[in-house]
Amino acid sequence: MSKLLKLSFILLLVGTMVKAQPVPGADENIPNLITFGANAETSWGDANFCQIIFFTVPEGHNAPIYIKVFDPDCGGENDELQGEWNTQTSFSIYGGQGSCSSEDAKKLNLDGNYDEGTLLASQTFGNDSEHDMKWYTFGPINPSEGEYLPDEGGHVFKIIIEGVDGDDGNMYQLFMSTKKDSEDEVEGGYAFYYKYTVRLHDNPREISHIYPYVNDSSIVSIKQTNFDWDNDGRIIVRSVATAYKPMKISGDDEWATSMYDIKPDEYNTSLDIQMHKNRTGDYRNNNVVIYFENQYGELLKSYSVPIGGVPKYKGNPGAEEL
Ligand SMILES: [Ca+2]
Ligand SMILES: [Ca+2]
Ligand SMILES: [Ca+2]
Ligand SMILES: [Ca+2]
Repeated sequence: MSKLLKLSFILLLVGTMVKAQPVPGADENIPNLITFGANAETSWGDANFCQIIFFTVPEGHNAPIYIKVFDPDCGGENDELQGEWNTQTSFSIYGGQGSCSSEDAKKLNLDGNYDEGTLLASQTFGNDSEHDMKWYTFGPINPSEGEYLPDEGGHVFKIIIEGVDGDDGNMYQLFMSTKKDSEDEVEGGYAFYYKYTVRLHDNPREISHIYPYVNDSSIVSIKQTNFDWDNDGRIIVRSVATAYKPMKISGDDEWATSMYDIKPDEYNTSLDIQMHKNRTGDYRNNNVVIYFENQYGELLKSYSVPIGGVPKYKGNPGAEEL
């Protein structure tokens, strides 16, 4: 990125990311992240039983932060039972050199040194009723323990969630907070990820969203990949330049990919990837995986709050298929 672009990117982040730290984010309208135990069937919707989420603390914020997990246990409410509860899930926080800039951490999970960096804290949860439907708090963490990445505008932390044992689905949410005992956002902080494994809504009228950011004018096309969509509804692209473009969805326990050509107006904007439920079907407990790559095979970052706000289509809706 040029210096000017970098600066405008950081200003956009600071200007728009006031409510940026719940994951999933409010604009995403996704009920929960989900990670299954390592012995689960992939047909239940998790391809590799690992999730990686990044949090950035903006430069200038020097007070300690806390990383919070809602419902870290796998049992009781808010989790997916298979047989008996027997799942162990680890939540690990990494900082320091290489933790977030490592190429392996930006690839599909569990290859190579995806856990590079300094392990700052880790906790494993099972069927623990004391953590059911409650927040667990990591910290205090000094922002300087994150990896300093000027392109991100501050220090970045990596959270790795792994289903180490068992076969149930652990659903949870994450939050970066300034306070131990409440959820109070770090002003200008934000969360991003390269791949998302999530639980969709049961309500067929809900629409969920993911906001990959087109950061580079050399990107001519993106490839979306999704797993175990169970043919539930539609995935469409909406953006400043596109009113409606459907993407291919997968069936049970299978992968699907499709391409989308990037238009010049979409550089330095977020895409709105909309996930519409099947309006007439009854698709419950649908867990899915989704990610996006540019034409070089590099994963695109998606932000839990879209950079620049939710993109609004600027053309005449009649001019494109709607
Ligand atoms: Ca089980
Ligand atoms: Ca629970
Ligand atoms: Ca849980
Ligand atoms: Ca599924």
